[in-house]
Amino acid sequence: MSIKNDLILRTLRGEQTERTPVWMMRQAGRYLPQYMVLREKYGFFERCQTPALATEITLQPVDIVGVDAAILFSDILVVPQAMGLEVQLIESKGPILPEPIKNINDLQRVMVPDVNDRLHYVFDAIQLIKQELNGRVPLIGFAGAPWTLLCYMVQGKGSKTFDEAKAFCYTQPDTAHKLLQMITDTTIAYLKGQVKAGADIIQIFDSWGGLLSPADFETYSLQYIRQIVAALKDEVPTIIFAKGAWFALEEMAATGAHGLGIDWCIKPKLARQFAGPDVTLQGNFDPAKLSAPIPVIKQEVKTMLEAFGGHRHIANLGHGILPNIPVDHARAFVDSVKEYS
Ligand code: 1CP
Repeated sequence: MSIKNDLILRTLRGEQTERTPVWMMRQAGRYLPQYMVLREKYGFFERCQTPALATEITLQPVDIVGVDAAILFSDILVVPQAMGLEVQLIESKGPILPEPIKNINDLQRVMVPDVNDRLHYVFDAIQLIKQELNGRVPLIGFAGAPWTLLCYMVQGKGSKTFDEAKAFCYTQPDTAHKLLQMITDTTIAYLKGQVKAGADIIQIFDSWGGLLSPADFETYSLQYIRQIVAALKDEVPTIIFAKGAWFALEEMAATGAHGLGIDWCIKPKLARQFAGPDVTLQGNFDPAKLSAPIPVIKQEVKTMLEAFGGHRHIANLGHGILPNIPVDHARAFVDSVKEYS
């Protein structure tokens, strides 16, 4: 089926478009009252595993805020879950993995699963979402980068520093690399399944890539991301979002990814210098700035669009939208991009 609004696809291919496309990371979530209604009624993984619910949540921001792409409602932690680890989502605390990986013996508790068996519900959801979208906008599928998934699989919960995950890598590097390779192999099969089910674009979230030094980012993150991009890039446009890892933009561009996400801590001009001319940049509005009054949001969007120069740019936030953002502020962000560009 052809896609009516294919702005993002054309921008990722490097084509000049009539305006800058826009979507928001974590756009399907807690700032939407319609999401909160479903959150009251169903558990987190129930929402992920029930295709009709995942579809309804995925479509909400397309209908309510008018973004140029849908992103699958799921979570990066469904992969560790499919590999055999228990993952709980405590509604106010975030994810908890009660039995994290601490040493080589613990690797016996994880496997590279048959994704068609363990993650078929995601593929079912994608098929239903594509049907319901009916070609309105492209659908973004996603997975966590191996390093970011290792962070949760070893630390067992969210963290600002992921010090235990780092200590695991620096004291038991061989075990860390075995685990990273298992995650990579699972992720490649998983993302190929998403593409086969109908995902039009794939984004890799390396939310904690910026916690590593440039050398360690290459060792523990990028070499695995590179394998994933190599396995996918001829089938589907791919975007790498490695938060805080601006120092590796040149190397990330060299993977052949079509797009690179950047956060608000780097100037678009500098990011372009590092990344080179042949990749699309995505970002980089400070998500907290959506709390500002609407006229300020409009002005700052204009400044952002000018800084990116109107070519090979997908407007987005520099990280996920925060739960306390009023819906009309999110809509103002999207509308301003559409107006100014
Ligand atoms: O309703 C709730 O209370 C659960 C909150 C929630 C939601 C809405 C979680 C738990 N996950 C999600 C959905 C989700 N997660 C999406 C949906 C599609 C979208 O609209 O974007 C996506 C893409 C993710 C990806 C994800 N999960 C990331 C990468 C992106 C990022 O924000 O950095 C990470 C790090 C996670 C882990 C996770 N899952 C949930 C939470 C609260 C967290 C973060 C925990 C932490 O701070 O460490």
